[in-house]
Amino acid sequence: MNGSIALPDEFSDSLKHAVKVVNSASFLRVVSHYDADGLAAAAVIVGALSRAKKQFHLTISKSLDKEVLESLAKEGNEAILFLDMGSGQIDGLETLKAKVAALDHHKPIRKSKKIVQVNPHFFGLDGMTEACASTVSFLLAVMMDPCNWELSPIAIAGMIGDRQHMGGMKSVNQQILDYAREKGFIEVQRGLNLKGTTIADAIADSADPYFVGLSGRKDNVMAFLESMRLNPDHPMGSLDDVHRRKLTSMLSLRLMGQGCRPETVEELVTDVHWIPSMNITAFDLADLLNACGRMNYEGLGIAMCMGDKEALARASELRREYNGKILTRLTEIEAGGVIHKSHIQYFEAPDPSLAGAQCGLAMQYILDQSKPTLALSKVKGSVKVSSRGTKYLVSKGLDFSAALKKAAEKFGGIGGGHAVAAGATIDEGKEDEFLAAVDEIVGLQLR
Ligand SMILES: [Mn+2]
Repeated sequence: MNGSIALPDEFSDSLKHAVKVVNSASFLRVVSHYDADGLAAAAVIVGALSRAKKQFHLTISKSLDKEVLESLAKEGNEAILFLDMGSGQIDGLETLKAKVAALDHHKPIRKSKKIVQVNPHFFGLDGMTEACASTVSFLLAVMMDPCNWELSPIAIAGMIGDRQHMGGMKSVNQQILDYAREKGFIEVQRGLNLKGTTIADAIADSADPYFVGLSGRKDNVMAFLESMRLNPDHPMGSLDDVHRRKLTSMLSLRLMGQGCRPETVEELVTDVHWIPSMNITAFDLADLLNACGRMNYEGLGIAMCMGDKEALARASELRREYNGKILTRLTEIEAGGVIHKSHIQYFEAPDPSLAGAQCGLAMQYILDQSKPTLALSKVKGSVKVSSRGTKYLVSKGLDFSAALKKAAEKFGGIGGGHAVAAGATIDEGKEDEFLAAVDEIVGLQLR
């Protein structure tokens, strides 16, 4: 592959099989996930298919459930690509008549003779930290045509969207980043991990990182900056070294003071991946994609990745709106809106589309670091459960995927995902028993 990426043989072989699936049809059905990684993966594949002059029909989905599979079966497609999903629904995929490739990084259930599964887990790689759906989709794209290296910034945004850059890019992701830099598709420099035009806005609008007492509270931010003799209206992009260091150390102290894990504090100053072709950072692009997905404007996210300037401006507005919604609930959680059990903590998230994000941010920045966090949303007679731990808790034995699966199945629901973040759906009314079961399982895991 341009001699630039070294992959385990089996990995390359499965990519070759996926290329065959693509080449077997002139029309491709593509289904991807609605988060930043899924949207970036979809944008990469759309770019590659367009270059290859293939027709396609893309659907972005929140989950790959029975309904989605049934409607796909009815379409009578020749070839289908699943991105950022599929490995957990291998039985369902096998019922489809089409040639199917699943480019996924979620824990696979089993291998399949019928389905091409390109999943890092099969090749000795960690799908949580070393390769995501954007990574795998990008590898397919450059195997189809090395010109697709120009799509590398989108793939890198996807990696960042799935937080695979935490503690530095690793493995295949690192190789992609290195070569993208060499080719000038990405420039890397150190900087503050904040978005926004002025210092005051960057802090007040920041949900990630969430600054307790400052995020969502512009007045407090003004007072905080004035106490440090920093001009609140100073443009973020042109902070000189002295001021950047001053601001960095004050904000780091705050994060430490609110009990964040050291790796979270370290993330405040980070490698900033600049995308010259889009005049934006990869972190920013990931964040915009995330907002597009959560606000049900997936097409806008894809258009933005394809270089549409208007889409980029519209996505920025969406993000402001989305961040406002996230911050409102987070400030409430900060003010005590969380319930503790022995080993877990949980809160209600009225808007299910924001629950996962709020759960992750609350876990990382606001709540008790020793207790994995769940967020519950009521949707039409059922309860959607989101959950987030930390890498530290996972290293101590937390496996939310197993815990939610076991607890949900006990009460007729379904659950699964990653060790650090998983989801479940249960019937309304079963919450208390479900939470008690999760509390018990997590307690045993962390013992
Ligand atoms: Mn993903």
